[in-house]
Amino acid sequence: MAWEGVIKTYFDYLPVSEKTPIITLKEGNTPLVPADRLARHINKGLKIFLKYEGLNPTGSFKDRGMTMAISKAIEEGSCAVMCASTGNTSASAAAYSARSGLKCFVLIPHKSIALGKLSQALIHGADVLAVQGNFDDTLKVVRYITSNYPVTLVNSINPNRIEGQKTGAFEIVDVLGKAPDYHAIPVGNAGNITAYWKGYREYHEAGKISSLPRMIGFQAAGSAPIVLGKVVEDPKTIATAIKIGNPASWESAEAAARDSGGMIQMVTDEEIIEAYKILAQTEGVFVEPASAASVAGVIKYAKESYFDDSKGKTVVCVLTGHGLKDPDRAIQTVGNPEVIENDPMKVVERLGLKK
Ligand code: AN7
Repeated sequence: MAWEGVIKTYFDYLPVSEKTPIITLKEGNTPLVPADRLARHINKGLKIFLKYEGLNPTGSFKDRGMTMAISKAIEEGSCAVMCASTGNTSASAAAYSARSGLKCFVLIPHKSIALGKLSQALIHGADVLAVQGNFDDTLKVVRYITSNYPVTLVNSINPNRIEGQKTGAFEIVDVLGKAPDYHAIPVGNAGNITAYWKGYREYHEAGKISSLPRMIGFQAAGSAPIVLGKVVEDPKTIATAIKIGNPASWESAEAAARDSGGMIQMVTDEEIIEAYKILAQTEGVFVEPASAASVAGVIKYAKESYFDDSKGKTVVCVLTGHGLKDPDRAIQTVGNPEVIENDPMKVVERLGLKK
């Protein structure tokens, strides 16, 4: 049967009714890819799976939440939506708004979002403004405007976003037939870890699973407010998607880690880039840097003996966004191709081929 998107598939678990106009790009149903080479690299006997969310229609997990947020905005009679974004939320909001006919206002931190994401928001016809400030400043502006003007907020503070995003947990369970033992995930504004934990708990309450995963979230070291226990005024990291110093869902992210017996930790940009390369070069999976934070965290904490008693246990790493979102970072990481003369023998010589 054809996949119908997350709202129709998980209708009974979502705050929707027959009256809800469903705006969908058939998001969800993303592959759970086994990562055996990564597991061998880590060498703790773990079974590792990658939830490849970069394969959603706009290239990130945001589409799960956006199908809900936009459908509900229309149901509630809204004419315009607005978000602050490190890029992926704006790409998704712009696409779903275009599809629904809603006006979309996007505020991004000036010079801080990856090229692919910026191109998406623009080509989908959103009204895009680059604010002279960081993401946290931009979100403040959006909160002010959406509280005072007739514009619907579609950041993850909007509970419909969390509802849609929890379907990622349902899909993992539907494929594995159980909950994983560990669920590794990057943490930025902290909506997604909140959403996955909600999804797992709801499946547990519905009797679909008998155990819950430990939620292990990873921030970038230069923007790790939850780990440090204080707002980071000037966050820094090459993982621009998670360059956030004051996450909106801070408390629910801490609750997810605490209540599941997991943790929220941080990984350096160097560790993120190492994981980014391992995924691309040994698994064939291209993600954006922020997404590699989940894998970087698993590699790092494996070295620190976190998984020593976990032989045979299952780890799911959520890979939140596609690598093509940030092509500049890929080229900067590995360099531009060498230029060579238009001559077959020169190419043969350079490649070191023998007959
Ligand atoms: C690829 O688009 O916040 O912890 O404005 O794009 O739920 O915020 C993006 C976040 C991880 C962090 N990976 O998720 C935005 C935005 C990618 C992301 C996160 C984001 P949250």
